[in-house]
Amino acid sequence: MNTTHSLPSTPPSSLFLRACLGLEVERTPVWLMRQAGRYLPEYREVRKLAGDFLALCKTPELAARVTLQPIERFALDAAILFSDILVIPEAMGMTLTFLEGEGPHFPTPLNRPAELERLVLPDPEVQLGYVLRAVRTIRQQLPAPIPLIGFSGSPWTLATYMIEGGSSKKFTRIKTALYDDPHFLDALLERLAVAVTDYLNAQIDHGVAAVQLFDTWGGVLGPDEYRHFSLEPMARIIAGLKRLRPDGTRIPVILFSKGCGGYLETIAASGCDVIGLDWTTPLDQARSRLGPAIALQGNLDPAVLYAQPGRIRTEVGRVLGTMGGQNGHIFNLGHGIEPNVNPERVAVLVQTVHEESRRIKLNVVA
Ligand code: 1CP
Repeated sequence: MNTTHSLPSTPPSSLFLRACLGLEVERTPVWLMRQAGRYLPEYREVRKLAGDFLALCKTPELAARVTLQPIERFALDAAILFSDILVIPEAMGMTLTFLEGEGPHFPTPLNRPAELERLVLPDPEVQLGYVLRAVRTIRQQLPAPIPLIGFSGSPWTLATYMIEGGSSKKFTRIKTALYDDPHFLDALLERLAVAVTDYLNAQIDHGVAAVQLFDTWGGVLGPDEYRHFSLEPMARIIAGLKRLRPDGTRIPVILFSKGCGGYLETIAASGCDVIGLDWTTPLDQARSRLGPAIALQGNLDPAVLYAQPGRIRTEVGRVLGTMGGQNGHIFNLGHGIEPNVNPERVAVLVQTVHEESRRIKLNVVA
């Protein structure tokens, strides 16, 4: 798909992987960010069993079980590893807690260059061995035709949590560092880029079929800062990934920078195969700016899932309509499913993607 790489010698049969590479598909594949999680009662049960969220991530059998739950319920075309982006900073030596109802918390955030010494470069097989065991367990239990997506946070997004100490609205501490002490931030981002490259390569070694970089907070940066502090570390990661297995199988890379519709041309130069879009950039606009050489993923507003089934069908049809049956599209939300969504509405979404995209494809061919 990406022009800098040769075409796969073994074209995949999975619709999801085919769409990532821009190959012909008979309907649009669909998976959903945060498809495993609190909106599913069966997830809440397993989480209770685990005790807390981090324990769930660190128990491969339970992480595998919740990864498979949305696949058992809905006709999704890919599974995503159940874990969290913040396991990397924890593996680097930072204490991480998830406070009930308050999200992630680092009680001792980073604030000085000297503190970088505190961060170890993790050996994924050691400090993150539980994630790799989860990948293997999922791969054994997942129906063979369904690909497993691995993931990591982007260095910039991970750094926001490490420096702010948790979720942030204003990003005061990291932006102060960005303007007053850019060398500190560069050094941190470089360390994270190496850690993420090793981590994703280990996930690939253990059986994931594609990887996604979650750059949830790229959109808080201006264009020059986005390019330097968010995109460049991601491009270095992408350049270091094992993207071709010895048997010729390609491992597509999806890059999702939320709030970055203004930066699509920059993102396309990162070397990724697929760009994830939030709901503020219409897919057809992205397509005409980028051309056909890169696949697109998205981009239904997750809040549509609060609406009645009829409205969900209309909105799904609108998103599919903007692509007009072209190849190189993976249906997804523009961000993760919210915890208070009714799972029956998710079923409506998935079923509509199947029916409507097949119908559009047939009309295009006819
Ligand atoms: O209470 C609970 O059960 C924990 C809620 C929860 C869940 C289900 C958290 C805490 N993380 C997750 C799983 C998770 N996180 C997945 C699983 C796979 C799937 O998609 O099904 C993934 C891919 C993530 C990635 C993640 N974690 C991101 C990037 C994507 C995004 O949503 O923007 C971010 C920013 C995080 C940090 C994080 N972890 C958990 C929460 C509530 C947050 C967000 C905090 C914030 O908004 O700042």
